[in-house]
Order: sequence, then C-alpha cells, then structure tokens
Amino acid sequence: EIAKLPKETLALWEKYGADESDDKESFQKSFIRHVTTTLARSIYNIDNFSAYQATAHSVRDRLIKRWNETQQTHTEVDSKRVYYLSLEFLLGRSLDNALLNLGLKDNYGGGIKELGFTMEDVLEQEVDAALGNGGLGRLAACYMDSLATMDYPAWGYGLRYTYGIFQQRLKDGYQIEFPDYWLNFDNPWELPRLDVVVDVQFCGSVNRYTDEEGHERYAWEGGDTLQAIAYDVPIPGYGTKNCINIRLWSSKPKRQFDLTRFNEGQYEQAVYEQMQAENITAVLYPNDNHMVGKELRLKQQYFWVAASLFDIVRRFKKSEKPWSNFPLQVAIQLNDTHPTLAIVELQRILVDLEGIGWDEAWAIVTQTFAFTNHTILPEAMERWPVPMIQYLLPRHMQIIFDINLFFLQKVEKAIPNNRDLLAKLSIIEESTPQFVRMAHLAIVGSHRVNGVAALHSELIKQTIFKDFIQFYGESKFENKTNGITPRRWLHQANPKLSELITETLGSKNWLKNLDLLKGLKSHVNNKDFRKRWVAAKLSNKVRLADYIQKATGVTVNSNALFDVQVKRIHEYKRQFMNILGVIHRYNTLKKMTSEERACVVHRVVIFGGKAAPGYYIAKLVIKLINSVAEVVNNDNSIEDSLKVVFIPDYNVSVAEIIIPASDISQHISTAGTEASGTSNMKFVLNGGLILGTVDGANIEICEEIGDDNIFMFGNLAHQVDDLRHAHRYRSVPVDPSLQAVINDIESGQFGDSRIFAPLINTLTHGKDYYLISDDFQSYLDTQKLVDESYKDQEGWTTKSIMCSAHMGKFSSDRAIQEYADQIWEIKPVPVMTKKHI
Ligand code: KOT
Repeated sequence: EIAKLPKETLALWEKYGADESDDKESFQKSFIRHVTTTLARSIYNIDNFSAYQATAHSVRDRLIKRWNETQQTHTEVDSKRVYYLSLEFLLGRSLDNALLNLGLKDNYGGGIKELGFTMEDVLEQEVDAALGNGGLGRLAACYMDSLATMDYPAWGYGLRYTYGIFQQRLKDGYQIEFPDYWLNFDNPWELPRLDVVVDVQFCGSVNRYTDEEGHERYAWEGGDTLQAIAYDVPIPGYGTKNCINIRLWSSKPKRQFDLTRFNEGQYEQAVYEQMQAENITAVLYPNDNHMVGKELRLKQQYFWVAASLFDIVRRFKKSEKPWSNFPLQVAIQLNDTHPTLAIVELQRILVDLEGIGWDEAWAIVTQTFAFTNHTILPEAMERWPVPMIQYLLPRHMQIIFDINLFFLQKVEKAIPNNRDLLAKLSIIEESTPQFVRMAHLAIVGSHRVNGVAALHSELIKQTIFKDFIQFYGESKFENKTNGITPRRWLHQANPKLSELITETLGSKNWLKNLDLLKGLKSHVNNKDFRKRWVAAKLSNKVRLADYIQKATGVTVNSNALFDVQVKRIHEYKRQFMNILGVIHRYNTLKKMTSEERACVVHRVVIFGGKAAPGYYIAKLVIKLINSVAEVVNNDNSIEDSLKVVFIPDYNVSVAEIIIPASDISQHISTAGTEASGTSNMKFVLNGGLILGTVDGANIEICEEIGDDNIFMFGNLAHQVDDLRHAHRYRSVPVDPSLQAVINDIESGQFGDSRIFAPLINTLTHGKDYYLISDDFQSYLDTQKLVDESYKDQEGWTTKSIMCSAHMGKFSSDRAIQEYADQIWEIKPVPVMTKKHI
C-alpha cells in the first residue's frame, strides 16, 4: 500500500521522520520542547518532578522509534515468536534502565546538569512499576531484559493493574498497608493502544449444534462481554536496537452507556455494572506463594488469557499459514499455573471457532505450551472449584472434563487397572465440590515442564509431580535455573563496582557475557584493584546508611558488618529464625565486659519485606523484629556493637540501594522450600557473601563460587520429612539455645510477651513445621564463623572478589538462552534499521 502513496508524500515522511539524535544538544532541545508542550510549563515553573517527566518523555520518543522498528522487523521476518504469560511483571523504575540500555546516560546526564538539575535527583522522582509480589514477578522482568538484549522476537503479556503491590508503612512496629495508586501521574512508559481492543466473554451457556458438514459443534453464547484495552510497555535491550513489548491489558465495560437501561430508570444499576467491569484489573493480589480462591482472581486470569490468546492468534492468522504451523510460529511459556486457562482457551478457539478436529487441535496446543513451576508449597497450589468455573466459563469447564477424560484414557491404556494412579493423576480432584488442579492441567497441556533450580527440579519429580513420571517418564520434566539481569543488578544498581570491573577487564563486554567476570580472578592480588573494590563496597554502605537514617531514623556505622535479609516475609523463609538469632547475639553481648565487646565484630542487621495483608503470623514477625530493634538500638550498654533495622516498603528501587551494600545476606529457608531464590544471586554478584541453607539456587551458587566463599548450614532437604515426623509424633525437646531465647521473649524483654504467644506457639504447639529448632544451633555456629571471617578483612575481600568473579552462570541471558534453545526453539532476529516509511 505504501507503494501507492504519491512521491511527494513519501518525500515528506523521509524528510521529517529523520531520527532525533542522541547527543547532548538534541536532548536539551527535546527536554525543553516537552516541558513547554507536553507539560505546558515554563522555565520558571519546573521542579525535579517536571524535569523527570520531560526527560522521560524525551527517552520515550527514542524508545518508540526502536520499538516500531523492532515490530516492523518481526512482522517482515515472521519467524517463531515466544510469548511469556505472566500475571506479574515487577519492573521497578524505567528511566535509568532505559538511559543505560540505550547508551544515553552520559549525554543526558551532562545535558540535564546544564539545565540546572542533577540526574540523581531526577531519577529519584520516578515511582516504581510494582505489578508483582516478589521473585516470580521480578524474574519475568529480568527475562524480558534478556530477551530484548539477545534480540529475541518475544512478547510479554500481563495485566495493567490500577493498584500494584501495596505500600508498606509501620505503625507501632506493625505493618499497615496503603494502596499503590501508581498511575496517579501520567505514565510515560506505556503506550495506550486504544485501537487494540478485545472482547472477553463471561458466564452465559453452551449450545450444541450440528454444522453444515454434519459435525457436532458447541457454541458459547450469551453472558456478559467486557473489553480488554492494550497498553504497551517497551522493553529496550542493552546495546541493541531490539526493543520488545510487554502488552498489559486493562478492563473496560463494553458499552459506555446502556441507553435502554437509562431510559428504563435503571441508571444506577447500569453504572454499577460498568464499574464492575473496571474492577477486574483494579488490583494485584498481594499474596506470594499462596493461593486465595477469590472469584475475582479467576476472572483476572481468564480475562488476561482470553485477550492475550486472541491477540496471538490474530497475529498468526495474518501470515496465512496453515494451523499445523502454529507451534512452528508460536511458543507460549506459562509463568506458573496462573495462565493455565490459556491451554483450554486455545483448544476452544481451534475446535469451536476454527472447526479443527479435537485430536489435531490438541496436538497443536500441547506443542505450543510449556510450563514453569515455581513452588512446591501446598498452600500455593492453584485449585479452582468446578462450580465456579462452570458458572464463569461453562464451555471451558466442558473442555477441561474432555481433556481429562482423554488423558485418563491414555493413562489407562498405558498402565492398565491402576485406579489409584488415575485418581492421583486426574485433573479433577474428586472432593465435594470437585476442584480443578491447575498444575495437572498445565502438565497435561504442555510439552515441557520445568523447575527453577536444580534441587527444585528434582524435588518436583519426587514430590508434587511424582505420579506423572510413571506415565510420561522423566524427559518431559527439566531444569532451568533462574537468572538475573546484570544490567540492572550490577551496572545500574552499583555504578562504582561496574566501572571498576569495566576498567579492570578492559571493556563492557561482560555486560552481555557475564562469564567474562572470571577475568577478575587474575587481579585478586592486585593491591590497587582490591583497594577500589573495598572502596566501592564502603561507598555503597554509606549510601545505604544514609537511606536507613532517612527511612527509619536509626544511625548505623558503615564500618560495621552489614547483615541483610530482604524478601517477602514468610514462615518458610524463616525471618523468625534470624530475629531469634539476633536476640541470642544481643543477650550474649550484654553479658560481655567492655573489653570482650571491643573484640567482637559490630553488626547492623537489616530486614525488609512485605507480609501478605492476611498473613497473621508473618505480620507478627515484623512486629517482633521492630520490638527487638527498639530495645537493642536504645541500649547504650552494648556500645553500638549491634543495631537492628526494619526498612519499610521494600521494593525494586529500595533493593537497588540495599543489595550492593551488603557484606552478608541471609537465604535461610527450610531446605526444600525455596524453589530458587534470585536475590541470593544479586547479592553475590555484587560481592556480598551468603549465609544460607542447602536450598534452591544457594546450592548451585556454592558449586560455582566454591564452599570457601559461602556459609552454608542446616539440615538437608532429604531429612526434612523425618524431622517433621519427629516433631509431630514424638516429643522433641526444643534446642537449648532456642529455649533460652524463647524465655527471654516470654520474660517481657521486648515488651508485652502475650503479643508474641501465637508466634512462639508455632515452635512448640505448632510442631515447628519449618524446623527452626532443628537448624538453630547450626545457624548460631555458622554465624560465629561469619564473625571470625570478617575479622580477617583481607581474606574477606578475597572472598568478595571471588564471589563476583564466579557468577557468570546466573545471568538471565544464560537462562533465556537455555529456554530459547531447548524449549521454545526460537532464533534471534536482529532489528533492521528502517527508513521512516
Ligand atoms: C505463587 C503464587 C502466587 C504468587 C507467587 C508465587 C510464587 C513465587 N511461587 N514461587 N515464587 C517464587 O518464584 C521465584 C522465581 O522462580 C523463586 O526464585 C522463588 O524461590 C519462589 O518462591
């Protein structure tokens, strides 16, 4: 069609569509243009926030160009794409990341200074995009960064929640939650696509009919229809033109105004129903590793899945390839079971709407999908009541029953006369009411299932998915150890260390090939290098100390050992064990003489993390931490040898300050409970040591960095069952050091002890499910080793350098490469620079 345009029109596009350059002057020009036009302000009326907005819009202009070129290239090449379906994308801030990935930071930094601002102040203005709970959502964000950087033709699909994860504040040491209305000011990082609208149906009924060819068909009719509107979030790769897309859906009522209803005097009812439609994407469910069976959550899942699949299928159909080519053009990755209905939806599209036979359709579906499991905690397993699905999605429920029937028939044929096995494998849990087991559906509908770290991928085969191995064998189940993007988690969060590494290695290539960090090893004895390594850590600690002062009012000494545990508050992560250890340390310090105390390593114990609003025990842990902090920090008798802080509202941008400043961080989940962990990787990459259990990715980190450079302790995963059994059926005495700490709390040392009774009970009457008592002595002993090691500052520095140097494996680039080669079978598509037409 372009060819039909008059020459003069083409010439105009050519003339005026020229790239805006990336030099300092061009930035300043576009900055001023955005201040005066986009923001309608003047030179007399710009504050840091306006400066942020103008800078962001200037970057946005450049992002959109790349994004367009990328989409055009992908359309032209039309090679296989991967679609990453995730209910959470925990992106954090975008400006600094975009400046670094696009290579604009220096010119923009210089440009903004001349305009009277500092880049630091400007970056500080941005609110986090916090559309996720923790590890799972942040993993999705790191994976998008790698996909973009490695030139893959990839899309993310998610929901545009009006409210992200709640903001946490503290009141009297308790967590209180505030809504995260992050779209209060305009969001320059999204492109509203008011033209990309998809109808999504709920409820109604199923009608059976016979088509012209005499085939029995089903039609889903009636019910309510909502609309999904697309908001596109460009994700720029580092050092490439590739700029991929995360498409987030927002819900809207289909008709803005129901005139009949209005005339019938049902105005309020009509408006109410409109509001209900907008509710669907209003709020992110704030539970990590926990399922809450709310109908609205199921509606979110289907709304998102239906809109995304419609979009994916529409794109496939444009190329007019036969349906059998679908799995050659499309790979869909399910980020946990949250998008499992996509399997059913695609089968429905193929069978009901496209008229493809069941078996042919099912072959297409199963070759398209792959499923990542992120947890084996029973309370996180998604199961939805059959009646709820039947009501909201009547046709899907039929299809699920059919999928299950055909699956169980195959099992029966392969392994005859094993009713017990059929019941265990069934997608339907035969309780009253019945439930749909989403993980079973995801396994049956996918060609590949993966865990997120080596141990975890073994455990899913031995525990939750054990019975499936009997039928499928092992080959369907594999491991893809998680990774993190070194762009955000070292280059951006730790500019000093990044600069030192680049200088030492002689290039920035390590940012795209993290294995190159090995090159640091030959510098480990270089005095100047070591000095600068230590200086970088210290300056990060000073930066964190300032932040702690501002956020909590507590003054901490940057020369003390910074001991960090920041992650969602959960019993299995055992922040409780950490604070019990702190109490032990405090009371040990109190018993010392001043001379003895002069010899101990001073510590700052730093906590951060959100508890799910309905998770009572987790909230009590926060209260206990703050009660202990209050007593310890105000006790002059221990002479600053110990400080305890709880940093409120832990999120991505706070993590960027905390992680580079840690000397040691704690990853101390009960063995076998933390599928992977990803912050462990971030800490070590930044030269922080780990105190951890033999769990998740800790094990592989240990393999890479060597056991001299990590502090591991505690019981092993294979011992957990027996230990729990012992607590349940034999009375196991509480570890004596632990008992002493419990006594301290119960004596009222940290305020009214009755408050903490339910927490203490989890150790005693609650049978210590997470085995704190079993690991406590080993934990304290290992903490002693940490203190001893830290006294040897030179030895510690060597460990710190060796840690970073061996972290190549944990780049999300490596993880994405494995997914691309082994599961998705996709190839990079370098973006061709286009003319402007
Ligand atoms: C489960 C249900 C709802 C929301 C989140 C989850 C969830 C999160 N399940 N597992 N995770 C974490 O995923 C991370 C990324 O793979 C892992 O590193 C971490 O160990 C999981 O706990």
